[in-house]
Amino acid sequence: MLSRIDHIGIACHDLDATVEFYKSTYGFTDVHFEVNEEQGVREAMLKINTTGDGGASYIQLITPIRDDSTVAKWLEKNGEGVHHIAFGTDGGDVQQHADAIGAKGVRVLYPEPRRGSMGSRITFLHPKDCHGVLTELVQKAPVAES
Ligand code: CMX
Ligand code: CO
Repeated sequence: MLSRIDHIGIACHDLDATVEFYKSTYGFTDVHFEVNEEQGVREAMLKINTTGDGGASYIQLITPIRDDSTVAKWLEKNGEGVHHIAFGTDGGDVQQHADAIGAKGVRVLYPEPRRGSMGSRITFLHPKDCHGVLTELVQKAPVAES
């Protein structure tokens, strides 16, 4: 089942400055940085809390690494802010969730899960089918990196 808020994705212009804001303002800890070439972003994960399903909830800060990345287009149009939310599976297969949700008439953006943060498998649901919210589904790596 979908059992946690895995992360909230926030698009920003200056990743390091935004990480610093979250650390110094709230006392959160940055646990992971990576570049996801396929998604066209550099990202930082700040861990907020662990969850009862053995996972955790994060703030995911993302900034585009290419002008043609989907996040660059979004930032241009909207400015900085909340870009997507992500629900995590309790270990269950993300594609099974995507198939079940797709069968309800929600457009799933990828035919197969792609690589997400920290070795996770991810897919996305179209925001126009989710009341305006770009929604990500996450199956974390079997052994989480943090
Ligand atoms: N939240 C809510 N609505 C959004 C949105 C978002 N993040 N992004 C786009 N939309 C809306 C737009 O406002 C637009 O609505 P209107 O037609 O009413 O103006 C509509 O969706 C189409 O938007 P667009 O600007 O033309 O963008 P595209 O259709 O080219 O792309 C989407 C939209 C969702 C298909 C694309 O952003 C996508 O494939 N997203 C999934 C991948 C992703 O976001 N990766 C970055 C994060 C990586 C990670 O989390 O690890
Ligand atoms: Co995300």
